[in-house]
Amino acid sequence: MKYSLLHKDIGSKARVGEITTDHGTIETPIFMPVGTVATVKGVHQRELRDDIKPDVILGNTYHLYLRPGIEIIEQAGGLHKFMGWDRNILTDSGGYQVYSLSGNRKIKEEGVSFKSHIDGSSHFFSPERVMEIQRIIGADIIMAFDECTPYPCDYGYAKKSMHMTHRWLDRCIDHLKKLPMKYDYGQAFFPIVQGSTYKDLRIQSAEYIAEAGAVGNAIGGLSVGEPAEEMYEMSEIVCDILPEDKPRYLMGVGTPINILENIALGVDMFDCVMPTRNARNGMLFTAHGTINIKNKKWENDFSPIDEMGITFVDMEYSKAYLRHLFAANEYLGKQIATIHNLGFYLWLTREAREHIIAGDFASWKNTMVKQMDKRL
Ligand code: PRF
Repeated sequence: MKYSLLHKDIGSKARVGEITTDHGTIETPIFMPVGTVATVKGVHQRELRDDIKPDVILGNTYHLYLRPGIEIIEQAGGLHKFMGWDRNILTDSGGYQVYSLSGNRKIKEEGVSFKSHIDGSSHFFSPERVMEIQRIIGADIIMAFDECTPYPCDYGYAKKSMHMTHRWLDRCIDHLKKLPMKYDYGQAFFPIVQGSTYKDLRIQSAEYIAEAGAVGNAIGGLSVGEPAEEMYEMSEIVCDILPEDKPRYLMGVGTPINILENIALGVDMFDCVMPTRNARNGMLFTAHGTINIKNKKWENDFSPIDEMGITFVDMEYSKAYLRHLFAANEYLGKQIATIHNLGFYLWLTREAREHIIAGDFASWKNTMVKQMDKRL
C-alpha cells in the first residue's frame, strides 16, 4: 500500500491524498460504506460499483468469522471473490463488535472469550487469532485487535485498557510477520489509537501508535456517546501527533456534519452504519438537511427525492412514491433510500476533496454544516 499526500488546505488541517493498493486507488477524504456480512445491505454490487462508486468498502471480522465462517471464505478464494467485489475492502478486527454484540464476553490479557450473538456458541479472539482470520478473509486493509472503551469510562479503566490495546498491538505485529500471505495481493495493517476522552491518554496512545510505523493509522473509541465537541477535541489531539505522511482513519464516524468537522481536523477515512441503517428506517440525508420520508407531509409531494440527482434514484422516484413504499413496507423503499444515502455520503467526501483543492474548504464546510443541521 502506498499513500501520497497531494494537497493541504490553507484554512484548516484538511488534506487530500491517494492510497494505492493492489485493488486500486482510494482518493481521500473517503467515506467507506459498511458491508458487515459481505453485503452492503440492500445494494447490489453492480449498483455499488456503477452508481455509488466507493473506492473501498468495509467487512467485519467478527461477523464473517461467525457466518459464513472463514473456511467458506477461504474455499471461495477470499472475500473479494466470495462477494463479487474487485475493488478495495477493509476489515475491522472485531475489537468493537465483540463488545457491542456478543453476550457474556470476558476480556483478559490473553484475549476475549465471547458468545455468538447468533447461536450463543462460545469463541475466543486473541490478537494472533484475529490476524490469522483477517489473512484468510483477505481484505486489502486489516485492523489491529483493540478494546473500544465505553462512554463514560473511568480514568483507571481507560488507562489499563489503553495499555492492553498497546500490548495487543505488539502481538498483532509480531504475529503478522510470521504469517505468510494467503493471496496474490498485499494487505496493509493499521493500528488503532484508544484512550477514551482523556487528553493525556490520547496523547500517550497516539505517540505509541505513531511509533509503530504502520502504513496507516486509525482512531478508535470515539463516537460512542460522548458529546461531539469532546470527539472533535480528541480527534484533533490525535491527528496532530499521528504522522502526516500516513492516512488517518476515524472509526465508526458519523453524521455528515461529524465527517466534515473531522476532515477539517486532518482525518482522511470514515465508515459508519448511519447512511445504510437510517435509510432502512426512512431517514434520508441531503445537502439541505434530513428527511423522515415516513412523515405524512410527503404523502402528495411528487417532487424528486433529491433535486441534486447524485444517484439515479434521486430523480427517478418522487418523495410521495418512496413514502408509499415505506408505508407498505416494501423492500424497494429500503433499497432506494440506501442508494440515495450512500450516494450522498460519497458525494460529500468527494466534494470536500474538490473544495480542499480549490482552497475554499473551510467556508464551504461552515455553510454545509449549517444547512445539513436542518430537519426538512
Ligand atoms: N475499534 C474498532 N472498531 C471500531 C471502533 C473501535 O474503537 C469504533 C469506535 N467508534 C467503531 N468501530 N476495532
